[in-house]
Amino acid sequence: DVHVMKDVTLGFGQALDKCRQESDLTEEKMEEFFHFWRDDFKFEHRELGCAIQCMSNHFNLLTDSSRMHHDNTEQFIQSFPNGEVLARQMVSLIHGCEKQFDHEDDHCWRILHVAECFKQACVQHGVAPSMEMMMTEFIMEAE
Ligand code: BOM
Repeated sequence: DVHVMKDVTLGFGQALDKCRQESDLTEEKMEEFFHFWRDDFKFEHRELGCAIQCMSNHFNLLTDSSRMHHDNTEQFIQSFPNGEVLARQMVSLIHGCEKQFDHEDDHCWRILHVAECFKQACVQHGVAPSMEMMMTEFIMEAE
């Protein structure tokens, strides 16, 4: 549900700082990773796709062809509290999105499109966390 997605996003977002430099994702293009869930967030910077690729690699979530590694991704999600309620659903939503953009050869652009598609799918399935929820938790974790 939405709380699990919040936790997974914040966990995944831990790799952002490590990936900023190699992907050229400046704070102007994305301040914090949880902004991903803002209603008005724009998926327009290729650098964000590169950063998500780097972050996914950090957690060993991609195959050699930079597609989602299904088993590792399922285990990653299951490592969060109640993760098992969302793991299979998330993997299947991401995979559905991958199939839509498989023709895109540029990994950074393809992953950016997959990420946007994944967010839309989460909104449609009612598992997208609210921005208020994300910010509250983010501030609590920083304190
Ligand atoms: O084909 C490459 C697949 C790349 C997956 C991109 C999925 C979108 C990730 C952005 C949001 C992340 C929130 C939680 C992490 C899930 C693993």
